Amino acid sequence: GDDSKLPPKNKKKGPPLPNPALNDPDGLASLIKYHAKYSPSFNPAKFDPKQAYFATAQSVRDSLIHRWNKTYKHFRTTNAKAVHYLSMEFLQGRAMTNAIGNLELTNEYAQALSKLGHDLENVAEQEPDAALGNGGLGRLASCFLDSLATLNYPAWGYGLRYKYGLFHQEIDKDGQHEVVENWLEMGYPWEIPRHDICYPIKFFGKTFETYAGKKEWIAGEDIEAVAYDVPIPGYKTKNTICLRLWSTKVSPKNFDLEAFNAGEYDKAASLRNKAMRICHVLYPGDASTEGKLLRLKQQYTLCSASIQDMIARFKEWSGTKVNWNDFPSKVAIQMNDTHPTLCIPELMRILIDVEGVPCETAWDITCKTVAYTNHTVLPEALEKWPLPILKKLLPRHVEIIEKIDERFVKSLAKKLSSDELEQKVRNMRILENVELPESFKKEKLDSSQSPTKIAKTDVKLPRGKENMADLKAKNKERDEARKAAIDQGRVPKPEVLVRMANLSVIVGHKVNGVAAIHSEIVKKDVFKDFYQIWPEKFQNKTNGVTPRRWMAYCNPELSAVITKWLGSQDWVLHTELLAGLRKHVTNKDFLKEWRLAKKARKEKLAKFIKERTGYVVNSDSMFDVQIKRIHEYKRQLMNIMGVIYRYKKMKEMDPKERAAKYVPRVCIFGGKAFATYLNAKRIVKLITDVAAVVNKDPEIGDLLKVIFVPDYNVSVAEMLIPASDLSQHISTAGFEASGTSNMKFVMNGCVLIGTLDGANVEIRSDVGEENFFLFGATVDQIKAIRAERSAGKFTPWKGFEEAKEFIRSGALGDYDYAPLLESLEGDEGFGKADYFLVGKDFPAYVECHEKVDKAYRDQEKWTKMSILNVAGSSKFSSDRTIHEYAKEIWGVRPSPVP
Ligand code: B1N
Repeated sequence: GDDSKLPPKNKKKGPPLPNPALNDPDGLASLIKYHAKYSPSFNPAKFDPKQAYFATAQSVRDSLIHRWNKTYKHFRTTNAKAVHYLSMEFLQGRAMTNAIGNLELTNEYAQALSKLGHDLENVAEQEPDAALGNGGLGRLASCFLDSLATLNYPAWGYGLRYKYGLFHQEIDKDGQHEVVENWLEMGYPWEIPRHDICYPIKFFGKTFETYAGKKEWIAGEDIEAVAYDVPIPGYKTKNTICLRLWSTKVSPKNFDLEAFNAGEYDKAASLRNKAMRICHVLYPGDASTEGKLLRLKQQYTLCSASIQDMIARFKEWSGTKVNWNDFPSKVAIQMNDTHPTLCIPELMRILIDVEGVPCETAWDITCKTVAYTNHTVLPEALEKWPLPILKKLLPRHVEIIEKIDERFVKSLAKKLSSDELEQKVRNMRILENVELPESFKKEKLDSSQSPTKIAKTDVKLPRGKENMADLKAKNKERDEARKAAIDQGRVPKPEVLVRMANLSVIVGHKVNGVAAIHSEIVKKDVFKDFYQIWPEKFQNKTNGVTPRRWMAYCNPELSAVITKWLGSQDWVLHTELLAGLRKHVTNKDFLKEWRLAKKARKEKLAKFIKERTGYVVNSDSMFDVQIKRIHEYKRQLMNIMGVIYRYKKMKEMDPKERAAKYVPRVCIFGGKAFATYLNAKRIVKLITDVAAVVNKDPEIGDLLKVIFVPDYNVSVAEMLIPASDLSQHISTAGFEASGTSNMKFVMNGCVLIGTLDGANVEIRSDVGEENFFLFGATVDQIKAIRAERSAGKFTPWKGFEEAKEFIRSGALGDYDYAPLLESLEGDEGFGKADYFLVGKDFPAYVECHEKVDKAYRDQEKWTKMSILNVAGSSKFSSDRTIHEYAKEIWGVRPSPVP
């Protein structure tokens, strides 16, 4: 050990007592020293940045636990209704800067660490990201927790504690490689293992009737879920809420001691391994049956443990008289997409079979308690589970789901007119590919005499009446032919599927989309039939992001300028104050300070890029950034083809012309491709290949650089977003439900180029059309464009063909891009025919980038655009989103700790 690095000794007083009330720099320094010395898991002889991080984290943790205990004592005393946010993903990122900031101790900790010979920023960078999520959906859950705590709502987050989070991405000459991300390797100081909070989780087995709808489920496998609590501190409040992550373990009674004593160690450990496997990795591939079972086990573990926890608390907090009808006035459950849908049959099962609540009451309670957020309209992402698999794993739950399905089918007969009934029942019921029940057919006859009126939206028919009749006859004929083929065994019987989204819509009391345009698509398209019978269920809740992490902490430079010109820091809690920046937009000093703040972040990023990629970029260039999961609908391919086109044009020009037309740009990409998504991986490879060619071209120099930042995650986003001038949100219209990085960029004074998709639509209208670079086909145009293509009527622009030709030519090396290019070609076919309309939007995209170049040349004008983006960003704070959920869906009210 290097003794000179040891924290200064405290000779007279002996070890200082850890007192979380000591908030001055000296007190904090002594706390950190205490933990460096007395907390286990690292060598006390050293005090390097890593250890300084662990010791500092331990000291912050003390304060968090203190507040967290006070918060739940308070919640318990007031026993107010609480929301329970269930999510298979929480993308927390790093915790330290956020925790210290929310405790308002940033300066104190910086001084304390400096007394100990360390730099807070450097120490904070030692923390690995907690990456228990894939992308936007998981990060949204984390932003929501920050807002829930900050706004003093009684709330819990529930998730799984995956041993390995999202994979670490390595980039080499062959493209992306996935490496496990062992975020727990050094221990995670922000969690509190709760061995006292542990629930049994059952799988498989059989059910037995006891009496009147009540069943006993004897499981074939049982494990235990144990809680790990992560305190979530609010900003400028004592309220500190809890993210409860479940880990799985074998129940002690299942350890095969007999086998162990007989020396059969593998056999003895097999149940233990089986149990542990459930929490091993985030979202394992689900192509195989085994994979499906594992994913289902994960989902069920989250649901069962969380529901048992809520019920235990409800009973405990109810005291001696438990009135189950009060449950929905104490508990709100929000399902983050359909992944936690099993909480519906689990709540019903426990109420009916364990607590003896009558079926109808249990149904009523469940409906009033759960609500569902939809995050995607991509058909492949709408979860459907094969009934046999689900039945095998959760026999009792399937019985309940079948009951709900049956009950729903019956209710439809009363709601719909007879001629549309059959098709609608098929579309809307939970089970797909099952025969309509006999009882239903009778109901259908009854109801055809007196159909109840339905919502007006249904009456508009696309064709004439005669054509409709024609079409119906044809459909009927086709259905009969199909049935005969199946009956005769010529065609395999289609697998019965459980549609989780339908279950969620049927039971949930509210269904919401995540941006205005998306919620419209949800109503008019994805769940159209449901919207007709239950228009009141459907809502919009435009996403938001926390201004603490995504402005105050990741961009202290710009935040300081904002605070100075607004005269206070209140904007961090009240983002509507940001509009006050508008009145300074003509002030030269303000513009200068703004530019300097942006420049400071760009220099930091340039350094970071050098470290991570080896490439040198000039921080005076425009930084043009696209960071998100790699997906064909997000069109990173269009972006890199635009870069290729630009490069080709530059090469055709003489230096003078080149410099007159283009401003120096650094085109930055980041994002992970799902391990088995080949086209996404090809896109990553393409970007790095283009980078290799362009970046070493001396003729081009600083005019164009291409960077792929490896291993994109929350921390990398915190580095990139504040340093961006332009960011790209260029999905095919109608595909990106919302997007949330678009909001983060706007809040950091970055101008957007994008399509009318997701939250872009609302961002554009709030920051002003003139401060947003818009291009591309709109949702309404897309159907017609596809039809045109299939009819062979589309001739791509020659610039698009040139870019394709460049990729094909071998100029980028010998990698086989044919399969990727094929996706852009042909008139019809799955994965072909340019489904995401890259070719269609390309000319408009290129032209729009030319406008960007022109605008960037006028730095004063650009700075104004940047400021007006921040000034118009107030709506995109997750505080606004959470207030809306609280009021319009959950029925919860703020309850600040006194
Ligand atoms: O959810 C985000 C949105 O901002 C994005 O537009 C949307 O793409 C994203 C299956 C998903 N939708 N669906 C998922 C994640 C994991 C999984 O296993 C689907 N993620 C989104 C927040 O609303």
